[in-house]
Amino acid sequence: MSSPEKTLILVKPDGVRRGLVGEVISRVENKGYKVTNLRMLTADRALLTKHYEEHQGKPFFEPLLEFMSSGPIVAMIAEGEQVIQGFRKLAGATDPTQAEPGTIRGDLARDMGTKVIQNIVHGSDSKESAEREIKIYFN
Ligand code: IDP
Ligand code: MG
Repeated sequence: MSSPEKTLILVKPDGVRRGLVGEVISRVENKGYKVTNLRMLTADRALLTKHYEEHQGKPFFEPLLEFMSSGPIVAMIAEGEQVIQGFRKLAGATDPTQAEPGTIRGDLARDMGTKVIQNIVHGSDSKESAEREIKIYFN
C-alpha cells in the first residue's frame, strides 16, 4: 500500500494576525483532508530563502521575505488523495482580487496595496515541492 499524498500548508503572518488559523484548518478538514502535523514558528531569512528559492531575483522577493518573517506562521502537513492539487483549489488564485469567492484567498483576502501580495496561505504546487518544503518545516 502506498502512503497517501502529502502537502505543506502555511497560514502566513497575515492569516495568523487576523485570527484565521482555525478557519483555514476547518476548510482543510471539512474538505476531508487529514492534518497530521502542526507547528507555529516565526520563520527567519535563511529558512525562507530556502523555501522561496525559485523566486530569488524577482522584484517581490525581498518584500516576500520581509512579510513572511513579520510574525508567527502556522505550518502543517495535510494528507489525502490528490491533496496537493486539492488544497491549491481550496486556496484559490495567488492574487486575492482574482481568486474566486468560495476559496480561502477569494473569501478572506484582498489587495492591500503592498509590494508583496498578502494572501493568507501557502500550499505546495507539486509532489517535488511538497517533499522539499515538508523537509524545510518539519524535520
Ligand atoms: P503561490 O503562493 O500561489 O504558489 P507563487 O507564485 O509561488 O504563488 O508566489 C509566492 C508568493 O509570493 C505568493 O503567494 C505571494 O505572496 C507572492 N507573490 C507572487 N507573485 C507576486 C507578484 O507578482 N507580486 C507580489 N507578490 C507576489
Ligand atoms: Mg508557489
